[in-house]
Amino acid sequence: PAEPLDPVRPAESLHARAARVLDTNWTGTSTVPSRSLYPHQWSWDSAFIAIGLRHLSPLRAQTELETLLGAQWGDGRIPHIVFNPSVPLDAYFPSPDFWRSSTAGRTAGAPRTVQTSGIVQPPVHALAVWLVHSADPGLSRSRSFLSRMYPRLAAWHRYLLHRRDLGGGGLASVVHPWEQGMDNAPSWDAPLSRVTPAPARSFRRADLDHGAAEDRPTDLDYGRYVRLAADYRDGGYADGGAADGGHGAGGHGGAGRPGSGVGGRMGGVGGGGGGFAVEDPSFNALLIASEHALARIARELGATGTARHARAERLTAALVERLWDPAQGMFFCRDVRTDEPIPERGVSGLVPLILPTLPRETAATLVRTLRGPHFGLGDTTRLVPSYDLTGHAFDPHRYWRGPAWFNTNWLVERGLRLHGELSVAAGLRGALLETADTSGFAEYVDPYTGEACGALGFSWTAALTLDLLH
Ligand code: 9YW
Repeated sequence: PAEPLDPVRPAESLHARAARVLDTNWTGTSTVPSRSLYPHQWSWDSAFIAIGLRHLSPLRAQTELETLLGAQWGDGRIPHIVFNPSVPLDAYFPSPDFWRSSTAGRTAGAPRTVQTSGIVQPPVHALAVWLVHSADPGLSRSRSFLSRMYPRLAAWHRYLLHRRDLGGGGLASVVHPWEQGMDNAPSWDAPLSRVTPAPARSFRRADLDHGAAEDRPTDLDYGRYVRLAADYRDGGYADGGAADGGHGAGGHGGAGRPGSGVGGRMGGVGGGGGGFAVEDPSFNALLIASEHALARIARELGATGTARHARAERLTAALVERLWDPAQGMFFCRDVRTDEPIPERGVSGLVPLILPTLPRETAATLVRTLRGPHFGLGDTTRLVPSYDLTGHAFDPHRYWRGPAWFNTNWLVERGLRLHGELSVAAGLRGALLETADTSGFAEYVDPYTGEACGALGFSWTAALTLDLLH
């Protein structure tokens, strides 16, 4: 009702409705992904949200990222959730009393004044900071936005590239499916099967108060998510990467996790047991894209940025070397525990299309895979599904096991344009705008019908709609 009328657009245009979603979800310092389902601040959501918000209010977009980066830990990690203290504890699970960041995360440098989770999410932040700066460089300079963000982003990348290099091949590993952002993707099934689930009665799923059970991860998935997160917490959120003494050996800078770690259930390669450590193509591609963005930021601040661009190129080579499967024409996750690829076709394996220095043949092959029977783009689907249409685990409604999501589609659209696939990109852009509109800015949609699933009025859907409109 308080919506001011925009004279150049008809009332309730797509633009106006997207803006209204973001206004409704704005708390004053950040934006919740969804008022009902996700009432706190989420890390990669905020990056995507800021990318859209910059077209409405560059100041709000800067504030969104400043709030998130203000909750960074001393070891450089950016937590996947920053909790809003005014939201009741039982509104979302796992809540602050589960993560206990300010006590369990003390050695890893968790902030004292704000409660956060202890895991991370994909590093889209430097890319977002750069795009937000570019929307209004004058405002950005007057607020020293880049010079305040740069050291935090540099520490974040350092954390991922050192403490999280659990496979020893230069790429970052995720130690929990929530870290990669595609919670119940079939790629996690094999590595998760080694994790003993926490008993169902030991926690209460608040998500089922708001979402249909058949659209959400299962109870068994949740039991395993809880076990992995609790073990990581009980180990003081220490990692097994080089900076923690290398390969699960504990050692300096860690949280004093002795020897091979608590029950060896989490991260480090040398930790033994059934822990979860995976190199994921999308997570690493976003890190590389962000490293290129960080090079541009460094340049804007007076440095050359050359070393960062060179590092991004080396990382691109490592990504191709470790995760590219030429026979299948896409990237696969790598299970660091078994040192084997995980042969599930997920949208994560297409996201590296956003990389500017991907070999030309690799990019062309990815586009063919995107348009082929497994993803069907422009043929059986108009949006990229999250998982192989022909796969054994495909389910058009269950979260990351088939539905199309707006953030991954936005990334693919960008990648298509970057590699000169303009007409495929234009078709995808048109389908995204139409589906955002007809689905009420849904969290995700049935990839065949566009039918809304999950929450409506979802922030990154609205934000990326705004970005595509500009
Ligand atoms: C959860 C907030 C988050 C996203 C993730 C998505 C979901 C949280 O929601 O995870 O409780 O399951 O999978 O990517 O950041 O939108």
